[in-house]
Amino acid sequence: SKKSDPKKTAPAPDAPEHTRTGMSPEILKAAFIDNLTLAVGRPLETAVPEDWYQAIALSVRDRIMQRWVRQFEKRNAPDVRQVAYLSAEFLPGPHLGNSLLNLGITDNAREALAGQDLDLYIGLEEEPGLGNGGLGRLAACYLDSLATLRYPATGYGIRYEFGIFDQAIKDGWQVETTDKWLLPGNVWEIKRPNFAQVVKIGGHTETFTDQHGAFRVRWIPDRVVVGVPYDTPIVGYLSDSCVLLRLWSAEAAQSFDFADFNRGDYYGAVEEKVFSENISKVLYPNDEQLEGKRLRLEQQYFFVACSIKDMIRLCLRRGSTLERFHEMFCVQLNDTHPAIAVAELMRQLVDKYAMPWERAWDITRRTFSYTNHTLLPEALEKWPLPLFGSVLPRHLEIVYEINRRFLDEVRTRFPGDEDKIARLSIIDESGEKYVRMANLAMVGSHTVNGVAELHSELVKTQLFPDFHDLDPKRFQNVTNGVTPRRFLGLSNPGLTRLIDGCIGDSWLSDLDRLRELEAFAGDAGFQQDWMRIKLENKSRLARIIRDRTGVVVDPTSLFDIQVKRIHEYKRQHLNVLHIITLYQRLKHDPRLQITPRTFLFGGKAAPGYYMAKLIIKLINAVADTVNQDPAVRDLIKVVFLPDYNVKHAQNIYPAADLSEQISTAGKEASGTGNMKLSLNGALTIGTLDGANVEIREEVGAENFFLFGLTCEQAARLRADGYNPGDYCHGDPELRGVIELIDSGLFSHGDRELFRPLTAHLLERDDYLLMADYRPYVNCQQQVGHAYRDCQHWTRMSILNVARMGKFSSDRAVREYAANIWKLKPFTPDP
Ligand code: B1N
Repeated sequence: SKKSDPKKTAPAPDAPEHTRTGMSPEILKAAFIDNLTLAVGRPLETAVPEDWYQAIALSVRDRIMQRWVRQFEKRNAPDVRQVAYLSAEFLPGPHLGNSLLNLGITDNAREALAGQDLDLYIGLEEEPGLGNGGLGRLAACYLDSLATLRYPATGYGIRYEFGIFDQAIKDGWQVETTDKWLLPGNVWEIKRPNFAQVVKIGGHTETFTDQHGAFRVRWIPDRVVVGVPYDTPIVGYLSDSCVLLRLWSAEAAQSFDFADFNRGDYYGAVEEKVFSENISKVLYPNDEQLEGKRLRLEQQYFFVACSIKDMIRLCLRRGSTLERFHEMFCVQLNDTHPAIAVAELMRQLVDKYAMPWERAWDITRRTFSYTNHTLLPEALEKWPLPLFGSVLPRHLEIVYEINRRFLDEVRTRFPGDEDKIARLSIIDESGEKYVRMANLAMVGSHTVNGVAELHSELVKTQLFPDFHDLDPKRFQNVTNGVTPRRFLGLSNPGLTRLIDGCIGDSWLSDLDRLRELEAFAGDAGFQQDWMRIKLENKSRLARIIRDRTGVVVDPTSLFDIQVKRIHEYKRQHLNVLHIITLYQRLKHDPRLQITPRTFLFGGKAAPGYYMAKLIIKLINAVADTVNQDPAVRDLIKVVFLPDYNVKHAQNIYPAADLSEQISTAGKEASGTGNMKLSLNGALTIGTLDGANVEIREEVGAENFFLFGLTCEQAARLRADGYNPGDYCHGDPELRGVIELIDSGLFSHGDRELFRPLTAHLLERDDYLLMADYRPYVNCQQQVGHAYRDCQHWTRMSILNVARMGKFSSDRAVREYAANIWKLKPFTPDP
């Protein structure tokens, strides 16, 4: 295919191909064998697939490194401003397949391997699961786009030794095991001990007068740890540009002259080492009660302190003064997890570099911008004040000073409004005292943005109305986007080739060009090809489902897919209520004709989130009952695919007919799975929540299955006194479904197992399932009906893809660069 033509990235045809880094099949072949021998240390004859994977990956890394090194001068030119994307999570997915695609050498690598199975090798890679879900994956998509669009950028984060846990299903329940992604080694990263940073923790502060007679503060810690960076360069798509993912790993301070080391307490020193290394040991799951988790606060501070110091180092090395820090770096805070950076930069400038407070504050405010990713009150970070003060004594003083000055300003604008002051304050003093990280991020940033139009409105009106009163200009929206390279080019090669053949191959870096497909939406031949590819993708997934779960599904049935973290607000259990509804109908009327469907679920529940785990059990219980029951005549199959992650997602998206985006309106900030599924030709059944609103706007209301309460209606319903029991009692079919669950049919006669779930739905129903049930089930009926009209469905599917241009992460990154970061891309080499 043209896309993989190496001429696009390789030197001019007449230039001799570099023997170490050339891209032709011949040179690639030599490189593979070279690395197999010299780096992996295996003779060809005895090499196993793992060895080949390593050799290929190293050869690819060589080629990325060369781009990285070539770009070095440009990156470090004195007038280049770069973005630092600070994120506690990055979820890049396996690197090899994507890097081959981005370098444009997939076909050449296949040719170089002459008959060996490249896909087998690609499939061997352990993915770095250094994130929970959407937020971490978004960070990875943005790195892909930053590299592709040639922006100078670094992603800073934590090199967790254990990423998100691996999920197995035992007896229908989720079982967690540790993710040992580093066990086979990681060829993509390079350790940089020479750029290590020392980080202080705990202790107390002291004041002193410096040699100029100025009043200063110093922080005497009771512990220090060393942060060692591991660098993974990320190459752009068919571009000579790279960005860096720099992840910090905690190590013990070797030569730090703390008491134990001097006393010759060898075992004490080893204990200290173990203690230090704990900091980057494990990723915390979201939806977990994090309040009071000292280690989590230490993690946040650890990676932020290392990253800020790294930027200061780079700034000074480039011959600049810290007066110009904000001209060299703009720092994006990916939610509040890195918000302590605001206080840390102040500490560095004021305490270490003796800058006057006002000057330092001006630089700090010009440096940071903050993205909010959630409105859920339980997800808004706040740290108990005593804990905060004991981990970060100096930062607490700085936060107080930031707050004092900020609230003085507020008082002059809103004299006498002490309630407003209390709401705006960085310190929550309504009961037990807390540091509110969102308020710190707000006060310390020049811009705050939400991640979808609706969400950004709610950030203004619901979350930060007082900040909005104060300074409405600070609020922006940047609707999320996803990289079409990984989520279409790499995961759906069949569709990619079809689109290439139809509109050429430039759309992967210019996604708006997909619109040219609209002209083919009604073309019978094109529709045939489109359906054939979808069927192939579904057959492939059906094989994976059979191999991984033993369940046999029919590839011609409607693949109805909900894959995402398990959470009550995402309402996987609403989906289950629909499945049971169909089941009940079939039991009542054995001859009923319905559209055959395969319901597929995937997703992890936070280990401490009981309801979410019970939802997983319910899905599996319903699957067991339904899949076995001959009365269902294979019309319904229910599958829970364990251990949903980026790699599995890449197999699932291309096979989806229907995308379930059914969160309670106002709860899902954006969603990004919704975009990836639609980009692969799935139609959406969804509420007016998050980015669904914009997806529907783009693809057209007639190509989207809308149901349910709007966010305003949901708010009104709650305000008027919501009684979920009324809905249940007024709808015999719904009542039947709830009774069926309570009857023990899905739990071997145990009538209590799912009671916490059903009782919650009847008594509280925080996420309004009872209110949305009937509209949802009716909408699903329209879906089933529409699917029977194959041509019309295919037309809608094509139009969905054709109109997804907006949701490319390239568009999102350009918006950040233009409106928030004021960043220019590198000019290409001549
Ligand atoms: O961020 C995604 C959005 O598309 C999703 O709608 C949103 O739910 C997700 C605490 C989070 N918000 N907040 C988190 C992650 C980890 C953690 O420890 C909160 N994730 C989101 C990208 O914008």
